[in-house]
Amino acid sequence: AQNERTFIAIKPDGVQRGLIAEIVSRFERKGFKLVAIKIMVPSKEFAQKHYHDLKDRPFFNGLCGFLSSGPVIAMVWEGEGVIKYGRKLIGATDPHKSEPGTIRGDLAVVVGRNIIHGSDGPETAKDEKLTYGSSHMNWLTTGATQRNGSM
Ligand code: YYY
Ligand code: MG
Repeated sequence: AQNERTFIAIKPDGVQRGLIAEIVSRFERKGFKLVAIKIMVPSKEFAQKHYHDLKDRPFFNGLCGFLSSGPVIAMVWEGEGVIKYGRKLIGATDPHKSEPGTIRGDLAVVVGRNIIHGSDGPETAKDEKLTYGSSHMNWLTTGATQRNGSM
């Protein structure tokens, strides 16, 4: 569907390295539409909620500490096939394995600092939009400012 939506976040390393415009630009140039964006610093609890599926992995604590270490750019992107194709633009989880031409392939080196998050399916896309949408700040949308996860 043309109004398919996914949740994308630029992680603290991507923000800190000055890669916001580069990353946003790749999604824009592809033809996807930015429908909501905000900047926020996730708390440790928020990060644990975001990555709850990984709670038994050895890197879970470090991962959550990292996500909550600074500002992230939370975004909702829209377009035909955007969930799956967004993952394609992002590239494989481990930047050693991401293809050149992908965001991680071009801009990152190690898995613990892979600069961007993208929902991996319709369920997580919906979940994550709601989780981030309901945190303290409002989304800025291309239409009007909306409250609390109404995107
Ligand atoms: O969806 P994606 O970000 O590509 O990977 P996930 O398997 O969902 O893992 C989330 C996050 O965890 C990943 O972006 C980096 C981190 N991580 C890690 O630090 N070490 C691993 N071996 C696997 C994942
Ligand atoms: Mg994932």
